[in-house]
Amino acid sequence: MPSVHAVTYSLLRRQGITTVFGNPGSNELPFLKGFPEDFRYVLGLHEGVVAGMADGYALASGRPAFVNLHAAAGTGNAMGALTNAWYSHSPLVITAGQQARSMIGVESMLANVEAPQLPKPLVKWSYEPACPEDVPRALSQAIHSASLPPRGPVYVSIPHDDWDREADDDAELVVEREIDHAGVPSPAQLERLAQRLNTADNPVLVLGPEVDARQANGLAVELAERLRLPVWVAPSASRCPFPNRHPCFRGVLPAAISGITAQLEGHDLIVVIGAPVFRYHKYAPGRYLPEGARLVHVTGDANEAARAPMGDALVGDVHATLEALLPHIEPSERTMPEPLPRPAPAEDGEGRLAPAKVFDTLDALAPEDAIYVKESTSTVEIFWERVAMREPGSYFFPAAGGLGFGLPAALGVQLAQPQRQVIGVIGDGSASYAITALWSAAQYRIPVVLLILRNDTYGALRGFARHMAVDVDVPGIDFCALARGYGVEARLADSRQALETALREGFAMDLPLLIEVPTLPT
Ligand code: TZD
Ligand code: CA
Repeated sequence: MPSVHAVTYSLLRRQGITTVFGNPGSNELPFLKGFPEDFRYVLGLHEGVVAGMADGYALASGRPAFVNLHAAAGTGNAMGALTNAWYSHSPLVITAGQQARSMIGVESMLANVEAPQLPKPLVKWSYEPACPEDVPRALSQAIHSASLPPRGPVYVSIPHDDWDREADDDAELVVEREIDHAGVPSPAQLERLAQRLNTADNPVLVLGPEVDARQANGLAVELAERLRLPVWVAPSASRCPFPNRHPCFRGVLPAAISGITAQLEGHDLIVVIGAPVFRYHKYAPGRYLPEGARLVHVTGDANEAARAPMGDALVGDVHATLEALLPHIEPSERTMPEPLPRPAPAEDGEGRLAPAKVFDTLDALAPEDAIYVKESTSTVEIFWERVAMREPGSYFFPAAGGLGFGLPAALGVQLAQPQRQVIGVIGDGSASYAITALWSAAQYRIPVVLLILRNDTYGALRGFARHMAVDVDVPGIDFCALARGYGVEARLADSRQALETALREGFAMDLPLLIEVPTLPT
């Protein structure tokens, strides 16, 4: 009879999961014993980094990513990162080592008495198998649950004395399970949606992360062009679901009730596809919809549909819905929206660069299909204005605004997309939450370019600082020295010329490069 350990590795292999992101301790060693040669272990020095790398990997590969954490302390350290994974629907299969079964009740060191409770409510499902024989089935459930819509992180706590135990007679049955999902609207539902779009006077599209996938993205472009619609990106954008230099592109909606209503004024039909309705941030109350406007929400997430405060919804697979909808859409006679005017080139500074200048330089030099992992909170708008994103999967931003995402996620995205250049655009504040990611970048020779925008402050909070009466500047951090300390090459770029040289170097290197750019406040 094979062991729980052997069946589990067969299951992972069969499900195409051969990368383990982890930070181990004694509880995890029996799982890692005899780690198969066709598997890869990616070590992070802090669990926030481990979860962040896995998050980037899952988002950029579209596949579940496997995480192995250490007991309660390791899980706790990962939970900030789980806020983002939860809201970006990342299929993370998180496992944590538990004490030996007989040692839990006495609350030994590293026993987690209520293990499944700990990661809630940031996981879809959380479980500790009631007996060793249930471990492979529980992990199979975890993988399928994470992968089925709406996707999201799941958690399994596994006592370390389970791995050597014999599996059940029928344990292998779970290894081969395949679960498909279908979600095409009925002809009547499609007809209704098409009719609303075909007959509206002035409809508008709002797109979100679910559309940021190769097929769905192409279909959304076709829909916008056929109907000649203005297209907005949903507020608090964590992905880029539409090419931002396309003539239909209008920008990212502000993350506030009154701001959205003001921006969509004049439209009689608002069709939101693949985003929650809506992810607000700033408290600016007002009417949910402009006068006379109706809203239709197309989403794969029944919870998101249910919780919206207004509008009708159609729950189904976004890609399948767009595909089935298009043949019902009549080409519009409206004039095509005018492309947005390009912002004026930014001025050169002295010793410090304007973020706008950094982004213009990046836009001019980066490969056309570059992937940006963006985590600098005061430069969100100017980045969208100045950096072209043409391909699906070109932009990742922490979906819950939990900082510490950028550095590790950039590594995970680069591991999942080795053919495309990943560029982390990260604030000096954000970088410090997950700075030990630099060590993983160096050790695994992950060829990302990491731009650290060093404005010496929590820029986004400065506007609030007078209310807080605390200092939110973060001066005195030498990121080049930190990078070198962790084994990553670094350049200081305090002029446009120096930035260009460093970027060219970074794009040509097959190792990570950190570029510290002193920047002006925005
Ligand atoms: N802690 C965590 C985990 N997430 C957060 N979002 C914050 C604190 C609060 N916070 C923000 O919401 S923005 C910000 C903080 C500390 C400043 C980030 O500074 P930065 O970017 O250098 O990365 P800017 O461009 O200077 O704002
Ligand atoms: Ca900053």
